[in-house]
Amino acid sequence: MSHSLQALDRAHHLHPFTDFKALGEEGSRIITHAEGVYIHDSEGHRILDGMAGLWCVNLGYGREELVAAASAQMRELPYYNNFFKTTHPPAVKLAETLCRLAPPHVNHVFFTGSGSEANDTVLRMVRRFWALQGKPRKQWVVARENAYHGSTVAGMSLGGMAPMHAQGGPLVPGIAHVRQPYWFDEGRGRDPVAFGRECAAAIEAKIQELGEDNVAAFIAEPVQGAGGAIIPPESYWPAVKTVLAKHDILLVVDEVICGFGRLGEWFGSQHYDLEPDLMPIAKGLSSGYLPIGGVLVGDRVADTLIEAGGEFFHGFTYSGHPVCAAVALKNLELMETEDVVERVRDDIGPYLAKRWGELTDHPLVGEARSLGLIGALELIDPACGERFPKTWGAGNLCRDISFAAGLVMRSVGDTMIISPPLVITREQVDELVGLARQALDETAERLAHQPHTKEKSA
Ligand code: PXG
Repeated sequence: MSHSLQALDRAHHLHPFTDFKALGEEGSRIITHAEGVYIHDSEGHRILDGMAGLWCVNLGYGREELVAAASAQMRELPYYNNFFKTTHPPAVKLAETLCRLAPPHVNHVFFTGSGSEANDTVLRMVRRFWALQGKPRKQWVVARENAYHGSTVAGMSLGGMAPMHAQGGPLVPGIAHVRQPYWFDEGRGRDPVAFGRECAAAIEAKIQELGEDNVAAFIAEPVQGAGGAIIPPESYWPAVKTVLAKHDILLVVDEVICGFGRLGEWFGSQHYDLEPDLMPIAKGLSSGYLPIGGVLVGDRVADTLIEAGGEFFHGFTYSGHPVCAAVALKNLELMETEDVVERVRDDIGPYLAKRWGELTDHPLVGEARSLGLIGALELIDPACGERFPKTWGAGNLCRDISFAAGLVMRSVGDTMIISPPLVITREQVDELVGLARQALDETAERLAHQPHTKEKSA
């Protein structure tokens, strides 16, 4: 089966974020089924999914309750929209549940089909908000370098991924980027508290450069996900809050990865004690079983949009899709009844922190960090304590070795990241850490025994 499917894949399928030519030569890995925290490929391998798919399968694979919720809703009402003064029970109930779980000042939601659409919605909403406030010049959005906010034109313009910008220009105008609070790569050797404050000060400097009257919002992930599981210094978010309040700039907290328990609270904003005006969500909302996203809207923005009247010309065919909404609702219900979020905060998150932290003693590891169930390892050359030359591809090598050993661990440059299903057990955390250590050992060995590679890129 593998070969014929691989041939068809090569012939017809263009994969996301993929070098089409290289994949065509190599052939893709075919994932056939999954249960709990394990995925299986067509060659018969069982692999621990340390990434929960793409940061989304929070309840793990094979939850029959979610399957049943989808099939029941498909029979009842497979599709209807929320345009033109109509709605349906799953969308209404999901909206109510989300607003109950969100911080108290958040009482509305706008549904989308994905996180990228959520961020497109954010951009349109903040600009409309300020126009309705009589400040139509407040249009600029300040975002961060190395942030990820999606792959649509607005999403990638808000994001700060240099390779995406290089391929995607011209970008959406009116978006400016500031430095990220990435202590390991940009502040190592310095006091993290001072570094965090300095990164917040960069936001204020940008607001002053653009003119406070021209800036609508600041957007950021609580912990940067795709950028490398970057946990900001504790001083960062309090300082950012102060800057935004001082200049009356809306705060948009992108909860697409950090929402729904990943950091041990329902939303990352709650971990950092933030009061966002807008919170884009997706991924863990349905544990990835069906595509659904949205924007949670705080009272300040929602009240303005509602009270002003006039149509908001924005929405998607699948905004609040009934089957996706029914699955998301059941997903949230299961998370509540099984105390998934509390378990991440009080038990499995701290346990992961302890076990993952032990990897610091590995010669290849410059830093092992985690928060809730998101974690990263910074790979360094033991010979000098600095990064390996980029051309060595140490991170990708470690990722491939890890996959072959039975663990999905991602690489972002030479940062190894994990974001396992929230239902992972202590024994499975032990297995994950054991496999990560095995991958590190083998990576170290391979890099040490390739002196020709060293010479080539020295
Ligand atoms: N915001 C954040 C913070 C994300 O992580 C999006 C928005 C966009 O969501 P959609 O549903 O449109 O994909 C994301 C998505 C990776 C990777 O390689 C990360 C994402 C998507 C695909 C790959 O880490 N994050």
